[in-house]
Amino acid sequence: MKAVVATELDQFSVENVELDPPKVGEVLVRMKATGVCHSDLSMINGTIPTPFPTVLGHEGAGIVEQIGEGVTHVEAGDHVVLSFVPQCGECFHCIHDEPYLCNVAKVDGNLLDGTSRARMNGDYIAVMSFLGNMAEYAVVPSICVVPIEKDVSFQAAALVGCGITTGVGAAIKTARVAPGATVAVVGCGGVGLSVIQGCRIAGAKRIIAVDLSAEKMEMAKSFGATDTVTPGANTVREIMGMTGGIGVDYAFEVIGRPATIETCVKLARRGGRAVLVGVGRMEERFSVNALILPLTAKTIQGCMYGSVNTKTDFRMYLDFYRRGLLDLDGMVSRTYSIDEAPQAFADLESGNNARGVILYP
Ligand code: COD
Ligand code: ZN
Repeated sequence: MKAVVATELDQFSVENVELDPPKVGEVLVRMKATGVCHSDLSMINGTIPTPFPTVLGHEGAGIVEQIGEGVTHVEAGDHVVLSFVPQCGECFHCIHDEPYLCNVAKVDGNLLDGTSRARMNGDYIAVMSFLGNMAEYAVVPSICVVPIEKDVSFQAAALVGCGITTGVGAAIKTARVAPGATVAVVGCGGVGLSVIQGCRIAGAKRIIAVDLSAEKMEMAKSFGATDTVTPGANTVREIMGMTGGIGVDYAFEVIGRPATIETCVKLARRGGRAVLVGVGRMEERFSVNALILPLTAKTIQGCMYGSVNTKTDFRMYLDFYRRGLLDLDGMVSRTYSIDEAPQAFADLESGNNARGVILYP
């Protein structure tokens, strides 16, 4: 089968990869749609460390082709969305209502038993986040597979696997944005635009979008931003001015850069919150002076996967979509064949897309 593989640092290509059949507790999924997320690029360029080669892909939807022994919650023919975090239901975090932190297995490029089902040129290779679903097929842990109803398109469903769940969840689940709140969203890519949609759904009164790209800010308005600010030396002063010198209730950082994290900490009002969604490089640091947090009672909060419970939330987001609360169709700027993956990544890097999605026949 064809798969998009990060072959070495800064290199990726469409390769021929073979898959072993699913083992106990695993599922073979025929992919129908895979979203191209900035985190895929972060694997290629080393921001998120990975062994090479790695089959990319962590946002997608498809059809169950075959189930391994012991799998009972899905069967062949079911439509499913993949989760890049397994949810075991039994570990400390799962039983304490934090399933997005499930620590059933190490993220080391293998499946839950510490081995891979993907082979290239005869050697087993890694897969991204237990999935590696930027490929025609994927063998994945059954606890990463969530069945959905068959009435939604695969390209809409795919986005629920990462961008929508991370972004909308950051607003409504992690931060629990209150009705009437004022928010800033710094970074309006696929995930940031989803944060904007989440803030709109939560009833935020003012949503200030900040992005280097004018096109992205136009998109931000179409998804619910009420104001846009071009980032520069005066971003903080400008937004302070817009909020009567108070700052915002919630400032979301959706890029993963120290400078924009520091901006978000400054933008949060006294008693407000900076919510960090973007992941930077391990060696990078951001700085906050030692005086400011206690005296202003600000909170810096990390957001992992939009605080998702995949078993309930994937279907909740698709329900929001059916009811017209959540725009998934507008999020897909362009679709590609798997052979066009290099173009999809070029468009991601140049900021052309809200989301690019690879479709399979
Ligand atoms: N100021 C303002 N905007 C900027 C700046 C800047 N200095 N630099 C970049 N931007 C804008 C770009 O113009 C672009 O619009 C946007 O930031 C980034 O968008 P995308 O489409 O490239 O990225 P996304 O939205 O797909 O992903 C962003 C994340 C921050 C979520 C991602 O990179 C990340 O950190 N992922 C790991 C965190 C995580 O939980 N991920 C869940 C799986 S992705
Ligand atoms: Zn992602």
